[in-house]
Amino acid sequence: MELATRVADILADTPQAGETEHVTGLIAGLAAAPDGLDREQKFKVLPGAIPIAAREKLIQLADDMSAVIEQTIEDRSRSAERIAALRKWMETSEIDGFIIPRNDEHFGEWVPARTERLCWLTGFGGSAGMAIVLANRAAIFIDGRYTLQVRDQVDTDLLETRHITDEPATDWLRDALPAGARLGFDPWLHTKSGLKSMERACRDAGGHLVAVAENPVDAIWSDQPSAPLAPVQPHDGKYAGRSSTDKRTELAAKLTEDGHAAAVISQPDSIAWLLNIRGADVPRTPLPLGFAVLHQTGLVDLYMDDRKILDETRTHLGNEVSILSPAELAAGLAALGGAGQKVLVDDASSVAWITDRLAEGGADVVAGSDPCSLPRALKNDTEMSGTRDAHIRDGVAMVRFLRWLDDNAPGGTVTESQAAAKLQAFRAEDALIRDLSFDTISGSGPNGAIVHYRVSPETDRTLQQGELFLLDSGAQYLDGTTDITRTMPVGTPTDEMRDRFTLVLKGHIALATARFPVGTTGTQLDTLARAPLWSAGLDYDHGTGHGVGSFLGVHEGPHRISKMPSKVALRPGMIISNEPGYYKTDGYGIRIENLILVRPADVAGERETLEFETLTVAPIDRRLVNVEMLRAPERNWLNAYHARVREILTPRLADGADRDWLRQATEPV
Ligand SMILES: [Mn+2]
Repeated sequence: MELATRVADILADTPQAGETEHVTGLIAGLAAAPDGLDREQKFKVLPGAIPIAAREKLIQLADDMSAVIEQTIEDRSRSAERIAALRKWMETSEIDGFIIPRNDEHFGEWVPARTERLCWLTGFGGSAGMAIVLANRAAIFIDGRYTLQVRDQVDTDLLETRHITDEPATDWLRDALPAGARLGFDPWLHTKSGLKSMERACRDAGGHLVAVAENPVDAIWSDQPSAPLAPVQPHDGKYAGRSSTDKRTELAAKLTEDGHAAAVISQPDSIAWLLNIRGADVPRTPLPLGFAVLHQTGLVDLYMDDRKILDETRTHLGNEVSILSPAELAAGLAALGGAGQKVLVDDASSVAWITDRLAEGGADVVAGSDPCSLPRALKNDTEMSGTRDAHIRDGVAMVRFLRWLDDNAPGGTVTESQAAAKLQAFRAEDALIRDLSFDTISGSGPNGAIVHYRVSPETDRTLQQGELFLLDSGAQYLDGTTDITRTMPVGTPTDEMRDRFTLVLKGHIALATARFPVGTTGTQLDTLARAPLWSAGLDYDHGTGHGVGSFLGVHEGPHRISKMPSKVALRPGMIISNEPGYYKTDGYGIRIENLILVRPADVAGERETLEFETLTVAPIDRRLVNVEMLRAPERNWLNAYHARVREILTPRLADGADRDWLRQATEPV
């Protein structure tokens, strides 16, 4: 039965019987939005006057649809049929190939069901990647995290699998694209700079890169989900700490100073920060999907489906923010160019479609960086105290979990997925939690060595004696975002495990206690976390730290601590992770992750100096520490950290057994 018919049936005897079309649209949008931890929040967009019984039925309808959406996207048995349909479309449209990136038009880490085009077409469910389908050949390009996963998920008879940096798409195109061929791309899904190398490769092959007016995957995807319609809510001043007016005034002054008439904001986390609003359109990050234009006057045009904007949010946005339909974006961008004005776009997140509309309108497009990115990273006093509180409550959940783990894991009855669920249950008791901040990495034994491991029914295993258990997890609380990794032994660890763990701990402490002059970047500090491993001939293949938002993205720029060059200096108020690790393939994984906050250091010297405050409050497993390898200051740091953890958390633990467990877990070494 059609959705509209079902909704009409449910609403038939209610005062909302005349609103079938509106409610049908809402149910389709809610079915296509993820579930957070609080179901009441998700369904706030439904008209409040709908009688309870009808409301329950509508929610059930959305839930049933969600399950179907998930199944159809991940239905790998249909890749051949879907790719064949795409080829047929290409033939009719006189296009010889098409590029399918994983990203959507906002370039975020998460995409809603509607834009899971790569997964729907190929079966590949990773968070980054791209496919190119030609008439007779097709390939999927993935990074090192996904070389194993891609073979499980993708039919390699249909798609060649290639490493995205070692065997780039441009090389493949030079070889595979026939002379004279027209390779199509969707201008909503690529940046101008991203297209340049593709254009060159097509030219080298004697072909052309051409923009298509309609995405062919959307054209053949007959049951493509709606755009998500999760409620857009005000982010209360008691958590945001600064009014939107204040933020807009500051940014508007900067635009004026730089001679920019306006800036186009494509990143939903920037829009959320600027307007003090939060949504839930994608999993694990409270983003309201949409676009915005910030004018040098401080006024904002917000292009967002107004069905998801709650009345209270409308009031909160006030009359300096105009809510416009996404369909009006083209006209809005064209109008900006009217007087040949300078318009700032972020070259890393603004799609070609936007740049083209601006240029067509006559604007002088300036490629720069998102003006919200740096101010968003510099947390104000309210955000800093909020995140401290959130970390304390998160620490309480961690201690309750770790004690439960100690009680149960040695018996051989705990699986990776059960451990993740147990920790989630402890966290979910907090009134301010809205979601996890990412899918929990719960890896025992050899699974711990897979850096981006996600437990699934096929890989789930029981924690066993003599193994290590790595748990990387976090939550989205209204007052802050958390991200913590702890590594625990089950039974007795080997000397090698303790040796490696202690090397990782030494690196962690070196970064936690670092002092550095103003102007220092994360790249310069990265070595501190690796040096103890390096001296033992070891290393880890991931960054040391990523920026973290305030009830926003758990991965947030512009700063980071990594081997990759970064020009962004660390500044007071930035939150970043400190997460060195060590991974023994097929053996075990170790990572120790705390979040740290940059602050001024009180040090008598000549240069203005910065240091870190550790935000995370949870014990680091003493059973894995080889005390003989620690220098006195390292040992002092660990003991002082544990004394602080004990002092802060003990009064917040209701159960005496948890307090006893914490006392022994924080004994000095
Ligand atoms: Mn992290």
